[in-house]
Amino acid sequence: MSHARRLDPLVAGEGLHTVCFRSTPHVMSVTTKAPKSIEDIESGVRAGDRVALGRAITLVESTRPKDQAMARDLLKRLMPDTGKAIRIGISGVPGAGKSTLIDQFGLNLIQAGHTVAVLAVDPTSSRTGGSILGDKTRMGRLASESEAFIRPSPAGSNLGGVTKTTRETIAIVEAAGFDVVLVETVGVGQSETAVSNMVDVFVVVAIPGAGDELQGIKRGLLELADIIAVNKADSDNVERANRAATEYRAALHILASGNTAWQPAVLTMSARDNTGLDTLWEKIGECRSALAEAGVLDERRAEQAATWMREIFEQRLLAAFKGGRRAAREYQDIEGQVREGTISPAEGAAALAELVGLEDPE
Ligand SMILES: Nc1nc2c(ncn2[C@@H]2O[C@H](COP(=O)(O)OP(=O)(O)OP(=O)(O)O)[C@@H](O)[C@H]2O)c(=O)[nH]1
Ligand SMILES: [Mg+2]
Repeated sequence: MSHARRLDPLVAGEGLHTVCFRSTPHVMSVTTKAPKSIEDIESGVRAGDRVALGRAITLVESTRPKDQAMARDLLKRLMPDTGKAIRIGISGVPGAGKSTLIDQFGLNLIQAGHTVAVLAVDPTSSRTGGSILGDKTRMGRLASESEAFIRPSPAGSNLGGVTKTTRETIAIVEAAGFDVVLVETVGVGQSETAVSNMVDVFVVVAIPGAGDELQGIKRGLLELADIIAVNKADSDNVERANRAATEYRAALHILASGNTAWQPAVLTMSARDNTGLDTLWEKIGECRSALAEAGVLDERRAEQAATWMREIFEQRLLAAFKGGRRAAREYQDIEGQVREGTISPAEGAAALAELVGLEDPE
């Protein structure tokens, strides 16, 4: 496709991009034996071996303490090789065309010499019975590419668990050499905030509405957006999409984000027809360059690392409580009293804090 050809690797003329956008030809290798030792998994991941990659991600998804310790060890080893990809969040209301976009965008990127990992944050997957990437048919073409790696959202966990796992999976696919990481999430609930906290550039996929152009997009989502891509600008929808884009520009102007390094961009596209996707890639590159030059990218990543640590600590604190046998009994006991109304939730929390020797906040 001619559109794909035009989608060249970003050439922003700065060192960062030379490093970030180099394709890695080793990403496709496959071995037949599942690696067992942490050393094998590490070297397998570095070599881009699919089986090792799967094993590594299974480790970070596991809730078994032994696996978690192994996952920590693995991440420590891989850490020097992480952080090199461009991390892009893709959000938007259900049905906006996120999966269709990722499928086409991913193919374009691969044609331009990139390797693409696609992850999902979908804490509702356990309830609806299917992850947003579970329906692989909408990413069927990308799924069959050897330079692509698609990982559905881990099922059955809360948002905190999914967030931690996704962050760690990003680190692993980066160490495996993927240079573009796309994280899809539905723009409802809290998951979009979680995803914006783990990516460099946050793209909101919008659709032209009937009359009220800003329908179906929350103000909160708008505030997170670095780029708003109005999708389905095709057939008899083009005019409406242009109007929606104008409305979004006006809305963003009013919101006037506190970010001085980058003013959110609005564009129209058709994921179905593969139009406007090269502009999207250009804007993503411009945004990232602008943030990098202003030092905001480093700030974002530093902030994200700090948030990451805090979340892991909070989860471990809770897990330690529920995991230890005596503590678990006490926890259940206190929880029971709260359920019965014998003590208040605040009293219960205070009793738990005392159990782990936490001092009262001043
Ligand atoms: N006309 C038109 N239809 C599109 C376009 N992109 C996606 N669609 C259609 O919109 C519907 C939803 O597309 P998906 O890609 O599954 O949307 P999604 O945002 O991933 O949806 P969820 O994962 O359910 O939140 C499908 O029927 C697509 O064929 C587009 O550019 N133009
Ligand atoms: Mg989808």
